[in-house]
Amino acid sequence: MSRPSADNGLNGLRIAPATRRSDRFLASLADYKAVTFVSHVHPDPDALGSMVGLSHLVETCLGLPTRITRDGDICRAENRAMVDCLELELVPIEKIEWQPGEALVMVDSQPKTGRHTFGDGIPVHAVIDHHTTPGEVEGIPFLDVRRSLGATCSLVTRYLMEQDLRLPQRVATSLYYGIETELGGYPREASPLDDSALHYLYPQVDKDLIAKIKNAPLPDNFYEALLQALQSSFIYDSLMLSWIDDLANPELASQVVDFMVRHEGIEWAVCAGVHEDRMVFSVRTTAARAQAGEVLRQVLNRLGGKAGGHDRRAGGFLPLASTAASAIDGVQSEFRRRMLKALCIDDCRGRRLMPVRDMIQNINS
Ligand SMILES: [Mn+2]
Repeated sequence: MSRPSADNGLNGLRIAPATRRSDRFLASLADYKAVTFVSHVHPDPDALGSMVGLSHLVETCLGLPTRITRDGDICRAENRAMVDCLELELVPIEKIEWQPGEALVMVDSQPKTGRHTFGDGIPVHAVIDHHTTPGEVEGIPFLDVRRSLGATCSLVTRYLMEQDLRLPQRVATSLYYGIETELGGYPREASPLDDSALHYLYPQVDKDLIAKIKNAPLPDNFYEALLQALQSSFIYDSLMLSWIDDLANPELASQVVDFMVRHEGIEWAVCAGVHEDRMVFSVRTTAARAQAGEVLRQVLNRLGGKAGGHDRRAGGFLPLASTAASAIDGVQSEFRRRMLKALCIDDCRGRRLMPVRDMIQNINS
């Protein structure tokens, strides 16, 4: 797919332009019959937008059929609204029958990070991602992993810009929302390439649809989770730890922690809760030079779990041998001890965010 060399106007010399990544990506797929996109479990807007954008790129430039998949449920209200409003057609990963001549392209994620449910038997053709926590990518024919980028959607937008493609409004809106959600929070985790992608996409975006997605109605279980988190929160110096007994869905932990990290006295927030036979963790930080993904990965790996993420946001899980209250207490105190150590915070007694006396008084009034 390399372009014809350009005439530089000097002595009739023709110098081939450097191969662009989008050219190399498309060339690597040219011999396939179809392309299927996969991402991490409970795909978020960056994962969804990246698959939508790349699917448009492959279908338009190569004329190949594509499929976009969904690994696990999409639970967060805004993410469900994105799928509904933009009419994204997602095939559940367990329903995919892999065909010969089909390329598997993984976005916003890397193999063997514990964030996929499909088997190891299917070879991955390409990985396009921006996570700072690594997976196993050796031997993968096409790799574009840029840790300095705020969003995978920014990288995909760059590919589309390079190929000079006209974007349908739903493609532009998906990519824009994917980038915007990844850059949420302060300080922003953004590079100039993220901002130039936003700038390029903005005129083509359906702004009313974005507003509708951002303000998606929230279910009862969000408020239940928030109440439990508020009632259980302890502050240890710059860290707030909040526990939710039962998470109606695993994404509630990240939804709640986005709010908890806004507390004026802290720089780190962790929200965790039990979902099925796992304890699910979500971390946010506002601290300078923090490496949330790496910190959580190290803490949870030592306890037999998995985690990944970025400098300011991370998520992970621990398998639970038992969900009895005493077993969960044990896991909570072990995690607390290790997390405080990782952040160099004295294992002091924390202070409750909400004094118990006040909570009881509120119920009785
Ligand atoms: Mn991402």
